[in-house]
Formats: sequence, C-alpha cells, structure tokens
Amino acid sequence: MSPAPVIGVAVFLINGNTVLLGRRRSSVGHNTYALPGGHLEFGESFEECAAREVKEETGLDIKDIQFLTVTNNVFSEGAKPLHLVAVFMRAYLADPDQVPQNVEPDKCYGWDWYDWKNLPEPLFGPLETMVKSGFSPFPA
Ligand code: 8DG
Ligand code: MG
Repeated sequence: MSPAPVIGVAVFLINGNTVLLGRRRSSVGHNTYALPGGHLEFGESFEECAAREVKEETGLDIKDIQFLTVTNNVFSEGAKPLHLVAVFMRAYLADPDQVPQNVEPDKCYGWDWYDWKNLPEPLFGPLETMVKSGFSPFPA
C-alpha cells in the first residue's frame, strides 16, 4: 500500500533582499539548498509549525508569519515513494541582530543569507520548481 501524503511547512525568512537557506544533509534532497522547515505536528497551526521549526533548526525567533502558497509534490521514482504537500510561509527576524545557528548539524551543513537574485545551486526540488515558475516570497 502507498504511504499517506505528508505535510511539510517551509519558511521564507526574509532579511532585506535575502532569504535564509541551508544545504541539506537529510536523505531527502541531500546536498541541496533548502528553507528551514519540517513536518506539521498533530494539532499545530502552520504559523506554530513555522516558528517551531525555525527555532529548532536555526535558533532564530521569527515574527509576522504569513501563509504564502502550497504545492503538491509527488516523488514516485526511488525506493521510497513520497507524496508531499508543502506549505510555504513568510516571516521576518524578531530581532534583526540575531544570527542563525546550525542547531541540527546532522541535518544541515549550515545556514546563510542568500540574495534572492543570486540563489545558490542546486536548490531543493520543490523550491527550485517555485523559483523557476517566477514565484517571489517578497511582499508586492
Ligand atoms: P521533522 O521530521 O523533524 O519534523 O522535520 P525535518 O526533518 O526538518 O523535515 P524536512 O525534511 O526539513 O521538511 C519537511 C518537508 O517539507 C520535506 O519532506 C520537504 C518539504 N519541503 C519543501 N520545500 C522545503 C524547503 O525548502 N525546506 C524544507 N525544510 N522543507 C521543504 O517542499
Ligand atoms: Mg527541516
């Protein structure tokens, strides 16, 4: 039987013209640059999940958390098929002087700010698809 779809929440943490990205060590999307984020836990709002995952992965506190969009991702190739509903949020640093920490070094090589016009490669698949479609996380 196929596994149930899973819900991921990823956060565009915006600082000026830059967003926070980290190169993944996890098996899904290994070595690609991704947003902080993780899986929605039972009973959580998207905003709560965004704040929790950013804190757990980077130590940062965020504010003005808003829903942006959702994408439906089916990875049918590979040993472990995955159906992922990815919820994308936007947020800002609660304290602009706070610096990201690599709190989960087994999952990530480290966090850094990247100019939206000059993103690193390769981006994590679901993120790359959005960027290629012309999506922008910045307020209009
Ligand atoms: P958890 O199981 O400890 O709660 O979470 P995690 O280990 O931190 O999960 P994750 O793989 O970082 O993220 C959860 C899902 O969200 C993952 O299967 C893929 C999806 N997702 C996207 N785009 C992005 C992205 O840019 N960054 C992150 N972190 N996840 C993303 O579709
Ligand atoms: Mg994560």
